[in-house]
Amino acid sequence: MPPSSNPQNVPPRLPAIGPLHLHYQPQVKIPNKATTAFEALCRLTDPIQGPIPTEPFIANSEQSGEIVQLGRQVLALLKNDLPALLTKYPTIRISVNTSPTELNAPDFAEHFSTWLNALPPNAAHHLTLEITETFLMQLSDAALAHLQSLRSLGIYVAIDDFGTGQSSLARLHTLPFDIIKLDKSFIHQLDQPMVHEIVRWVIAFGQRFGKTVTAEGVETQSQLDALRTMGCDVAQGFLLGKPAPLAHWLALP
Ligand code: G
Ligand code: MN
Repeated sequence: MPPSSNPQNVPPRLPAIGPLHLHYQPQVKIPNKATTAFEALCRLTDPIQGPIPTEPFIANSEQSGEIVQLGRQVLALLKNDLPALLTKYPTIRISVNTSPTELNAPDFAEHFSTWLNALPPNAAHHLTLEITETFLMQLSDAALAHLQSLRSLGIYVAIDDFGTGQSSLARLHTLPFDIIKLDKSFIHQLDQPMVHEIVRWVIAFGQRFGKTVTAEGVETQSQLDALRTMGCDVAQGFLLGKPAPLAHWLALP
């Protein structure tokens, strides 16, 4: 996108790698609460103003195209953290949010393979790319083929914020994915009978087709209990663990 002539619309510049850091939020298997994955979430800190809210910053970076650089900084940080994480949690996956602009960048495949090749052996089996539903539905054939090739290496694809985008049921069964991340808005309204039934349907659908269903935004014990009763596989949310720096997860007994 060309830079805006309106200074009010100028997105914030991407900070140098210093203030950008990663937090990790656990995803646990619902039956035994074992940690099965961590979602890597980028966090930004301004040296003077302190923490910068992530969501508007990412939306702005997506608009300006700087999201590509941001995504690469996230991968660079993850490369440093991965060996320690896998030593402490040898069976986990780390999931990374991937933006449409990033996946469409002409050199994405090349950059990603160079990054992957510099990781410990078998790293592909410890990675998940999270892609929002709307984007996954609109993937170009080239991006789709690329995702397929990453899956053939062992990388999982998760549909992020499932249920809030533009899913076409006709298209869903043709797409390459392993995990459905049910959006937190459903989990927060589980006490409503119709929402409850939608969640039950998504879980049954996932199980029928061998997909893992992860519930996002689990905040209360009663939400977790309801999800367990419905046979949901994995939960993520403040009840199970808030996003925290690597050192926090490495220090746990
Ligand atoms: O779009 P995506 O699902 O990747 O968003 C993850 C964001 O959701 C993170 O910024 C994280 O802080 C936030 N989040 C994680 N767990 C919870 C939760 O239990 N409740 C709410 N409201 N937000 C959460
Ligand atoms: Mn996500």
